[in-house]
Formats: sequence, C-alpha cells, structure tokens
Amino acid sequence: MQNLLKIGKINYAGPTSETPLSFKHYNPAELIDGKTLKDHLRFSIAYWHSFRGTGGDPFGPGTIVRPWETGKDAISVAKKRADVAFEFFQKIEAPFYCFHDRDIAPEGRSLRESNQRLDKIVAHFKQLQQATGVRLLWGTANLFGNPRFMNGAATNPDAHVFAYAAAQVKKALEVTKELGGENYVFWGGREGYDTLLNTNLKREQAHLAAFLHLAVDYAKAIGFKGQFLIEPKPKEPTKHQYDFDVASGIAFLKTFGLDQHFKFNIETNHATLAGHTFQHEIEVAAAVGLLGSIDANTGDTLIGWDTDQFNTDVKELTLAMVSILRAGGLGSGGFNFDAKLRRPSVDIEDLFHAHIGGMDAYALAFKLARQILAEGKFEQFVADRYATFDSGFGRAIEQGKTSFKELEQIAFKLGEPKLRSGRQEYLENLLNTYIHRG
Ligand code: XUL
Ligand code: CO
Repeated sequence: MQNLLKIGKINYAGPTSETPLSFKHYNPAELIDGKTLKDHLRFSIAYWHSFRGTGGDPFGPGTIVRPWETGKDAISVAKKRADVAFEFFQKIEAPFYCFHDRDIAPEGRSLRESNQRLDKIVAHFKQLQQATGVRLLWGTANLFGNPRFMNGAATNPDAHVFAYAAAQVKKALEVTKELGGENYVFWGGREGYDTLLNTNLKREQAHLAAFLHLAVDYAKAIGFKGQFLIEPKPKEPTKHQYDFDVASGIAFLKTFGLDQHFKFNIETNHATLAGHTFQHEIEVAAAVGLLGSIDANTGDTLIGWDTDQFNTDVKELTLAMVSILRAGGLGSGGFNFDAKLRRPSVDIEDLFHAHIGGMDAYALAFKLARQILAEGKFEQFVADRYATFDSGFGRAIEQGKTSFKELEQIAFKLGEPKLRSGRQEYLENLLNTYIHRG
C-alpha cells in the first residue's frame, strides 16, 4: 500500500483504548455467527464527500486543500485522487465505496467527451478494485449539479433535458455494471418543484416513473443484476421533492408499478428533515419488504439543513439497528457514510477521526442490538401487548373473518375496555440498561 495519506492503517484497540486513531468497537476480523464484522456491516465510503468535498457551505467557499489535487491535467489528478481514495478505503477497513459519475471523472465539453473520460477513469478504478479487493456498493449519476438540470432531470419540463439525463443514467448503469456495483441509486435532488405556479405535478410524477421504468428496462437489456434503490428526501435543493419520505416513495412506486424493481436507500438526515426519526423510516420500508440500504449520517437539531454529519449517537443507531436486524438485514445494501467533515476540519487526520467515530458507533450499536434481540425483552413486551389478536375475535379481525355486526355484539357483551399502560418510561429505562453496558 502506498503512503500518500501519511497516516497508517487503523487497527482495532478495544473499548478501553485511549489511542485516538484506533477502532474501539469495530474489529473488522471479529467473527460473529461465522461471519466477520466487516462482512456484517458492509461499510462504504462516499467518494463525493470524502474525496470531492471542499468544506464549502451556503455561506462560504471551501476550506479543505488536499496535496494530491494538483497535477498536469484533470484526468491525471482524477487518477491520483482515486489512488489516495483506495489507500484510505483499505486503511479504514471499509470493504465498499460509492460514487456519482461526475465525482470520479471530470465532465467534458460534450456528453461524448464526458463518457470517454469516464471510461478512462473507470478502467483505473477497475484495476484499483482488483488490486485492493475493495468493491462498489452502488453507483449513481449526478443529475443535479450541472445548470442544465436546474429545473430537474427526469421531471424537467423540457424533453431534451429528460433525454440528456437518460443518456447519463444509461452510461452510469454501464459503468456500475463494469465495476460490479451491487446496487444503483436514484436520489432526485431536483426532482420536485420550487413553485406550483410553473409546475404540472401530475405530468412530472408520470415522467419520473417513465424514467425509472426505462432504467429498469436498460438494466435488463445489459444484464445488470444490482438492486435499484431510491433515496427519499423531502426537500433541498427543491422546496418539495417527489419522493418526500419512505411512505410517499412506497405510494409512488406502487402507483406506477415500480415496487418490484426498487427498494429504499434510507438516509438519517433526510428522515429527520422529513420530520421522522431514522428508525421510523427503516420500519416503514421494512414493513413492506423494501428496506435496501443506509446512507449513514445525521443532521443537527439546531440547524435546519442537510448537514450530513458523522453519526456518533449510539442510542439512535441501536434503535435503528434493532429494526434493521429484525427485518433480516440489508441484503445487498450496506452502511454508506454519506457524511462530510465540518468546514474547519481541514486536516487529513480529521477524515480518519470522522470515519473511526462513525464506524465505532455503528459497530457498538450492532452489538447492542444483537443483545437486545437475543434477550427478546422488548419483543416479548410488544408480543404481549398485541396478544388479544392471537386468538378468538382478535384473530378473526386479523384474518378478515368478522363483521361490524359481530363486533357490536362482542362490545355489548364485554362492556368498557380496561385501560392498559403502554409502559413507555419503563421501556426507555430498559433501553438504557443496554446502552450503558456498552
Ligand atoms: C444528497 C444525498 C446524495 C445521494 C446520492 O442529500 O444524499 O448524496 O446520496 O446522490
Ligand atoms: Co445520500
């Protein structure tokens, strides 16, 4: 491994270690149920934040300057950057990474030139993947940065832009397949509106569905077997994004016959922007068998935008992990750190601290969630709470074998239902007994 980062490989040092650049809970080689923790957690690094992020925010330009970002031309810089990125993936023990097409290769003056540049860089990425064993969790196309997408991509009122976006996704699917990507993500940053005064909402939603169907058809045509994922977000940059949250995403997928082809990539900060908890979004997706992958980050309760911070809140992550494990895990998905450094965190060392913190918090949450599920106290509590539906007329209700008339007779006979406590405070205390075992 080269040493362009000037920081060594991060090792597991155990929960009591005081060495900052070490893992306290993420021991990649630890065997759990015959599988390594590395394979259970399937961590992924987001190329856009960690290797294209500059630290800029809506009020000021970038602050982060990396030594490898200079060179004789854009292609050679893109290759050097990729070399550093793969060094980082290995040193931080992440088995996966994710990218947008325009993160890895600079856009050209024409679509043809952009495609040629992408091909050159993809060949380099393929070599790096082979040399390091690091794999592609998902690919995606950036359909929001270039001014041509200012009115949307698939939902643009101009069919020309729709065609351009289609061409870009066609190519992104080809390169994702070429690199063995296990999933392909659609995040519709500009697939929404800023004002209904200029928007035909019904047509835009139908166009978005048509676009996704075309992507499914093309994946079939080229033999791309990865899982398609949509990533809900309520707003930002648009005022209202069509796949607002998981619930509206389910309605959209079912309305347009897409639910057989898509699952959800759930992002914590998007969940909270929609007014939900992270765990809520996971539960809603899991309830209909559409939980796909996680974009791991968090917002800040005091800041109203998508701050994409590294999440170190073990309690929040434990609750999320309980829901994920109960749903049977993420399958071909993983935990992708769609998270960025704070603007003043300008050192390479900060990139390591950020990922160590996020990985440790997820690893600890994973272990605590396993204990919670193994002991089954919450599961038993919830099962008991619904026990009246396990037999008699409760069972008949669940099986659709009763009527209002019959239920009226039961209500007359049984009289007033007894008040039964939900025991919320007891359960919150019980949860803390696990969190503080940490
Ligand atoms: C934006 C966001 C994206 C997607 C990929 O909020 O989360 O980075 O994950 O386009
Ligand atoms: Co994301």
